[in-house]
Amino acid sequence: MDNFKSGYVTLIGRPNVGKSTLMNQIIGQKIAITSNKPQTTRNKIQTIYTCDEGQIIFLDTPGIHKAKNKLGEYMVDVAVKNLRDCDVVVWLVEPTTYIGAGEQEIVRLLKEVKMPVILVINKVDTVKKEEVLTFIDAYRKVFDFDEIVPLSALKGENTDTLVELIFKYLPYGPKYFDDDEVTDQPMRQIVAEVIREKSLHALSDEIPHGIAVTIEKMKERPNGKMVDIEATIVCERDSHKGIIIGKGGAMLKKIGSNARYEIEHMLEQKVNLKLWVKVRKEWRDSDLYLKNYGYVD
Ligand code: GDP
Ligand code: K
Ligand code: MG
Repeated sequence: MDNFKSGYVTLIGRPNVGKSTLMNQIIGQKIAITSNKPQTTRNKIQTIYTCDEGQIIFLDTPGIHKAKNKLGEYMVDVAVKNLRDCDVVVWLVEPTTYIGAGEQEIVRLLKEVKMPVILVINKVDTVKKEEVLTFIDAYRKVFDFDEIVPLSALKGENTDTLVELIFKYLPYGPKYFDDDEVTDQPMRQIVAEVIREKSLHALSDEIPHGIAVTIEKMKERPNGKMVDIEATIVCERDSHKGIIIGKGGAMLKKIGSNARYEIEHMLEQKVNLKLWVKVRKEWRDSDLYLKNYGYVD
């Protein structure tokens, strides 16, 4: 493991530019949610690619663009924060010479970061080969990229070149995640985030930030018609547990049905969701717990 490299790569780019598609292509299976509706990816998703050379932890961000509402602001914040915390930035753009206000905004942010920036011109399967050079030229004029890679995330053309270039810039480091954590961890994390979000929403200010969510089980039934999910809401005090469960279980029921509705939407599948509540007094102080619960800070 002497030459093993590892680190975080932030993927940025407008909604619909192909970030999720690219991650799925690199990982070789469908885990990120892709759709032709913008803003499918609400929360930060970690996708982990592991090979002999090293481990790349991708942070798929919802896209930096002008925020239209609170959720939008939150998404921009996440993207900007990721930008500061990673080893390499990968910026995906559409195959065009048109560099609009949104792109200029990203350029402005990139000028403030110190890590290497790789520009990916995606969807080159939709344009003529000779046009690609004009896109490269246009982007070269606005920023001094460390690398520029034209590719097709959908067709998997040239994505291996991108992986090689990312490794070129990653530091030597440990294997942060096991090989088998790759497949369902991100989806579990999203599901956990949804449940956490619905809990915080339902509980309003009664339990400020003192909860975490773990997914105990997430399994599709053999007939493919239903996903069984078992999750635990972890809180710090017995009194909190009572509030989360509510009178006759009403609060937990509300959280569960709101979460289930959204998860079914995301997975495009029926979901059978079972929720438990546990008290873990020490969870916020324990590094291990924080890691488990998906907190990077
Ligand atoms: P995201 O919002 O940036 O995560 O974008 P998605 O990955 O969800 O992709 C948005 C749409 O663009 C989907 O319909 C994808 O199939 C399509 N798409 C992504 N990459 C490519 C590509 O390389 N070529 C083509 N033709 N379409 C792509
Ligand atoms: K999308
Ligand atoms: Mg996406």
